[in-house]
Amino acid sequence: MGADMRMQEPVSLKAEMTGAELLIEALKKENVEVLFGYPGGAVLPLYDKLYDSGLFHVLAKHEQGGIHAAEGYARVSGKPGVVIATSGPGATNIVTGLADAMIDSLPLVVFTGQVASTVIGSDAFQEADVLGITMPITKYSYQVRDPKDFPRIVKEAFHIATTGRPGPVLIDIPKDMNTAIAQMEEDEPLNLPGYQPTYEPNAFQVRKLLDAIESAKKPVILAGAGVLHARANQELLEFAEKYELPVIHTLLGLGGFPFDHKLSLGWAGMHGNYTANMAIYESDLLISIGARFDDRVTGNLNHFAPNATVAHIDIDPAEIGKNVPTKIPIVGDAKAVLQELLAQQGKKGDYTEWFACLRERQIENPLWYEESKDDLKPQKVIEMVHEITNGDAIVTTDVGQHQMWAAQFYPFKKPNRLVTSGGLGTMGFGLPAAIGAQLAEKDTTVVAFLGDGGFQMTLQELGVIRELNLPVKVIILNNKSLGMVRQWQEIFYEERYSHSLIPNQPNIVKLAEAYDIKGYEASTEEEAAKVLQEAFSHDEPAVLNIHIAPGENVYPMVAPGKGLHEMVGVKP
Ligand SMILES: Cc1ncc(C[n+]2csc(CCOP(=O)(O)OP(=O)(O)O)c2C)c(N)n1
Repeated sequence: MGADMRMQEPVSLKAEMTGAELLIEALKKENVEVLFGYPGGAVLPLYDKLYDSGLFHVLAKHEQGGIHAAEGYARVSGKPGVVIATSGPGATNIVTGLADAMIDSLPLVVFTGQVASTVIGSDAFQEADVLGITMPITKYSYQVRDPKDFPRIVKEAFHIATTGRPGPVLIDIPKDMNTAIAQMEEDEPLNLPGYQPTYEPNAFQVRKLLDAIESAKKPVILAGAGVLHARANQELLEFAEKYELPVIHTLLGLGGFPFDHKLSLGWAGMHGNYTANMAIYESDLLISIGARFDDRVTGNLNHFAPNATVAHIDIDPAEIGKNVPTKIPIVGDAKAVLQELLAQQGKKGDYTEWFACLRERQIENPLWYEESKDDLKPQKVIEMVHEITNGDAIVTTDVGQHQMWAAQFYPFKKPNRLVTSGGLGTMGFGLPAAIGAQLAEKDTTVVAFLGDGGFQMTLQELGVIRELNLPVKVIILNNKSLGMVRQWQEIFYEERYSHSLIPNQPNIVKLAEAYDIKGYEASTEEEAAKVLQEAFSHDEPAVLNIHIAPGENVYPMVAPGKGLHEMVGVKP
């Protein structure tokens, strides 16, 4: 990779420093490896100090690209993604990324420029009330009012972003705060009495769950992204094996449990698999770990796990009982809770009949697609990529049909290999997220599965891939339509394809070549095999435009308003 992260210089302390200098020192103290940003008037004093700071800064092509790259970096590395945007339009361009990170609990520390404090409220050039705009989509936000506060604010921001339920923290910096002089002060310990996330669970509630496990006949674990955030996959494995509990994932939780383990049932939800959805529907004990019962997972709540005692383990107490009535609430960090579950004595129940039923469904009703001699099936392409990469790649996706197919047909052995926009469903996410993912793990193969629609929302970030020489393989599953919209129009709107078919496409190979990236094209299985082989044989970036069967739909499916047991398109 061309862009090695430069060694950071030792922190030097002067008695008096400018606000921007204090900020740079604070970032170094947090061991920031990379910043994703875009300059402009209000952040020029900060960029001036960045110039010879030794910090590694990635210049995005659009602020949205920068913040999605930071999300990809955060998802894979577990460290906070750091973003800088200028005031006004720079800041408003990151709003989607903030909302995305908030709903998917990704740790970000985001700096926005602001007009000088003397003109705030005067509709000054490039002024926007960024705190007002972003308050509901940030975990916390600050506006710097005194340059001496920089060290404290940065320290708190990194702490808040990464602890408890992770999320984005925004720091708005009026321009004059960068140049104002402040006295360097003693490093104060963190003092946030109002922010004390609960990590350790209540032992009594844990006991109740162990008792419920002993008496259950049809237990299941629903493992969400909280398991990944807490780096608790090992504990989950031990717990599931100790009590012989089947494990189902949410989309964002994929990789928290090895897909090929005998206790793994795959993922549940709108396009999850039949066995997983029916297991939830029929279960008598549902143990949710770090999942928030999103409607894409639950389907119609009136039919969700109707016979189950629900145990909900979550670090965010606001999640418990929010969507699903909960009998056994356990507030705590997934790792700490699983450790306590493993520490206490417990007995497993007799689940023989339950497993017999689950096994039969796994054999009778697996994920499937109809193979075709004439058409190139997207599922087949994903399986080919899985094989070529030995299932070890980091996969980023955009949003739409290809996202669901990737999650269905690229199973994961390890955590934090899937980088996808789950909660917000943000088109334009996948390509920039791949940049951050590759920077987080420079020796791992990164594949970005995109639709032709989403690719065109942030394709300018190909420029960053080229400049940093990141060997990302961009695979466009091109159905010449906004496929997921087309699918819904086919099924729910009597095939009235209002503004979802895109027969006129840009020449994607030429687009790639314009960025000096090798482009490939394939329309048949043989061609796909050949171009994939070629693209994965070198360490350069590549863009593959794969023409897939345009009418292919994602199945099985829980239609909106239906229960998980009412899936259609299950393998007959
Ligand atoms: C920013 C944004 N705008 C609109 C949507 C609504 N939407 C969801 S999926 C989809 C179609 C995506 O098409 P494409 O990128 O070609 O992927 P495909 O579904 O064909 O795989 C649309 C428009 C969205 N999720 N995000």
